[in-house]
Amino acid sequence: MKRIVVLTGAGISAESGLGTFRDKDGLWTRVDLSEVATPEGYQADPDKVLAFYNARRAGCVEATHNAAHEALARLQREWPGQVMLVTQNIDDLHERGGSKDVLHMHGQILRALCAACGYRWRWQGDMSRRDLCPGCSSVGTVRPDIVWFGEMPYRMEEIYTALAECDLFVAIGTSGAVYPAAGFVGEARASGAECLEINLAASDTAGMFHRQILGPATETVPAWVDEVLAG
Ligand code: BJW
Repeated sequence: MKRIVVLTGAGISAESGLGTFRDKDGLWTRVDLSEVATPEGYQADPDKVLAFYNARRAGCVEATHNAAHEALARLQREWPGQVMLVTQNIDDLHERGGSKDVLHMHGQILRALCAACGYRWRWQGDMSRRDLCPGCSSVGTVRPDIVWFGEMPYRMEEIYTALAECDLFVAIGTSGAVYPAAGFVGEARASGAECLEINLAASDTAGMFHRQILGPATETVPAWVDEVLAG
């Protein structure tokens, strides 16, 4: 087995203290996603959206990566074939856990995007409507570099190519509720890949996987990586 595609979701960062979206007490049970995670919500009330992500950014900076992030970094270093690590997470805990090439399909909280010219750059600290775009000098157009509902996730061609060519697809800590990521297991399976789900509980797309490992990511992911590297 040579080529592995790993997709991660909020569950891998849950034990780092970053909340999930759809679990009991998840973010979307407390906040109306149409107000904070859509371009329309941002247009209607940019200050509210920027404040929401300023708080999320601060939470992310305070969080620490966990054993599951570290285990995937080890897999990337030690597996003799290819490992593509795709995350839906906007935090940087994979990088802090030691991963080098992380494909952030839903963007990154530590980056900014100019809504006027599309320029993207690294961002730390709070964001406000007084901030200036270094690309086009517009003021009031800076937003978090995050893919909201109705927007196209990043690097989709690259991901679909990898899914068509992989031997093993692994989804970790994601509910399978949000497309296009929820459709990746179908793509990989149709191309003949073995499909494994690692989750606290069976996801919405559980029936599409050949195998499941259930339990907290900090235990299940390191154990699975040990198993894969042992051959
Ligand atoms: C543990 C654990 C532990 C807990 N250990 N596990 C109708 C049908 C089909 C599609 C659509 C439709 N209507 C609209 C759409 C498209 C839409 C969509 O999918 N909507 C659904 C709600 C139906 N998708 C989009 O709009 C996407 N773009 C798109 O499709 O572009 C094409 C297009 C463009 C233009 C026009 C037309 C088409 C964009 C999606 C963007 C998602 N953005 C968010 C917010 C990002 C910023 C932010 O963080 O605020 O991304 S939403 C949110 O959900 C976030 C996540 O990345 C994403 C996925 O969530 P995730 O990671 O799965 O988390 P949870 O909470 O759902 O699950 C956690 C899991 O962890 C659970 O399973 C737990 O069991 C587990 N867990 N603790 C292991 N310790």
